[in-house]
Amino acid sequence: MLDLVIRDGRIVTESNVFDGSIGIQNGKITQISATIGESANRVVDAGGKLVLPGLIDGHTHMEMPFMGTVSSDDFYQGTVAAACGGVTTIVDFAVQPRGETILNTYKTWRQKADPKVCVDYGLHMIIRDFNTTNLAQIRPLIGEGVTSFKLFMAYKKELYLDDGAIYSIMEEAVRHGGIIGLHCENADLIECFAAKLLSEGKVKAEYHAKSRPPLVEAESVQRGIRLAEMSGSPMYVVHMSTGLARDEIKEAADKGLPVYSETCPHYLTFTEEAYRQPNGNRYIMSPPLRSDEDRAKLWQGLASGFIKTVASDHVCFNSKQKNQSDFTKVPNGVIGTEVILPILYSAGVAKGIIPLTRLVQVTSYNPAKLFGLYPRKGSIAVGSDADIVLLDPHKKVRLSLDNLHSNIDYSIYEDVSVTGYPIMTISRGEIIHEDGKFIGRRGRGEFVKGKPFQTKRPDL
Ligand code: DUC
Ligand code: ZN
Ligand code: ZN
Repeated sequence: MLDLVIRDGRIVTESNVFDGSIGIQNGKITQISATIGESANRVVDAGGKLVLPGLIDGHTHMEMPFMGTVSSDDFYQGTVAAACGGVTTIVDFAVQPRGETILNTYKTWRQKADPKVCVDYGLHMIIRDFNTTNLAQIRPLIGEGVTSFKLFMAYKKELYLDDGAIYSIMEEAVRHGGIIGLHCENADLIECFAAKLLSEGKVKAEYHAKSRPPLVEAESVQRGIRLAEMSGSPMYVVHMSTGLARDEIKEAADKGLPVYSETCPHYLTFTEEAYRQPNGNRYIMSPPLRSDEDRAKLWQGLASGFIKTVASDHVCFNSKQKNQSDFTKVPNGVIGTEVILPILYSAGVAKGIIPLTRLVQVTSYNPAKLFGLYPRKGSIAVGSDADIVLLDPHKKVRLSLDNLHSNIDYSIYEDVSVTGYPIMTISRGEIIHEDGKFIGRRGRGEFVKGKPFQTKRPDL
C-alpha cells in the first residue's frame, strides 16, 4: 500500500517531459510509470496539470538582521509563502555577527529556524569577520553541511570583506569542497556616488539605481572572477542583474572556469522605471532594478542555459520599514520566494522563451547540484525525496496582497498578472499546500546537509 499516488500528470524533469504517475511511500518517490495499479491511502488526480520537482530557492533571508532592522518574514511565515509558491527547500543565510565564530553562528541559526520552518532548508554562511579562527572553522562547518559561503564586495559598513579576505576564504573553501557565493558590487564606488547624490539633494528612490550603476556590478564580477581564477575556487555570482555582468560570466564560463550565476524574479519582471512610482522605495533592493535591455539579456541568459539558477533573494520589509527620508536608509530587499514559479512559467515558458526542462533546471536541478543537495533533492526520480509541485497552466492570478503569504502590507507585484500557478505542494510525501492554503505544520521542515564537492567544481 502506497502513501500517495499522483495520477496521470504531465511530469517534467531536468531533461524530459512525459505523461505518467508517481508512487510515494515514506516520503520518497518509489515508482514512476505510465500507470500505477497498487492502491494508496490518497490518490491525487493530476489530469491536465504539470508535475514538477519542488523548487529549491537557493537565496532567502528570513528574519535577517540588516540595515538597522530585521526582515519581516520569519522562518515560519517566509516558509509558508515558499510552500504556497511550490518551493519545498530554501537555502537561507546565517549572518555571522561581528566577534562571533562561524560555528556558533551556525548553531544560533539552527536554533532560530528549526522550530519554525515549514519546508526543508539548508544554510549558507555569510562571513563578516576574517581571522584565523574563522578560517579554521570552514572545514568543520562544511562537515556540518554548510558548504557555501556568501561574501560581500558591497555594504561597506555592514557586510563588506576586502579582496584579500575573499581570496583567502576562497582558497580554504575549495580545499574542503565548498563554493563561494559573491555579492558583486563595488562598495567604494557606491559610497562615493551615494554621497555625491545626497549632497545634491537627490534623495528619492530613483537615485538608489544611480548610486549603483551597471558598471559597479560588472567591475566586481570581473574582479570576483579573477579572485576565483587565482584561488581555484568555484564561484557563484548571486542576484546578477545586468547584461554586462552576464557577459563577464559567459566569457569566464566559456574559458572553462567554474563560474556560475543566479538571477531573481524581480530583475526578470521590473525595470528601474518602478523607482519613479510614488512608492518607489518599496522596490529598493541591491543590485537595483535595471533597463529593459538588461532584463531581456537575463531572459536570453536563461534561455541559452548559462545563467544557472533563479532564486528569490527574498528579504522583505513592511511599508513602515521602507518609508525612509533618503534612499541610503531604506532597507534593501523585496519578496520573491512565492513568485519564482508563476513568473518563470507565465513570462518564460508560456511565452516560449524557456522550455519546461529549463524551468526545472534553474529552479531545482541546478541549485541541488550547486549546493550539494542532489540526488536527494532536485529531480523527480525513484529514491529522491517526494518534493513535488503541481502547476495548473491555465490558472490566472493577479499577484496581490490577498493571495501572497508574506508578512508585509503591500505587494510590489500588485500590477502583475500571471497565467499558470502552483495549486499543490508536496514535501517529503506530505501535501502542505493546496489551492493557496498552507496546510502543513510549523516546524515540520528538516535541515538538509549539503555535500561537499569531491572535485574542484560542481558537476553541472
Ligand atoms: N541585497 C538585498 O537587496 N537585500 C539583502 C542583501 C542583498 O544583498
Ligand atoms: Zn547580496
Ligand atoms: Zn541576498
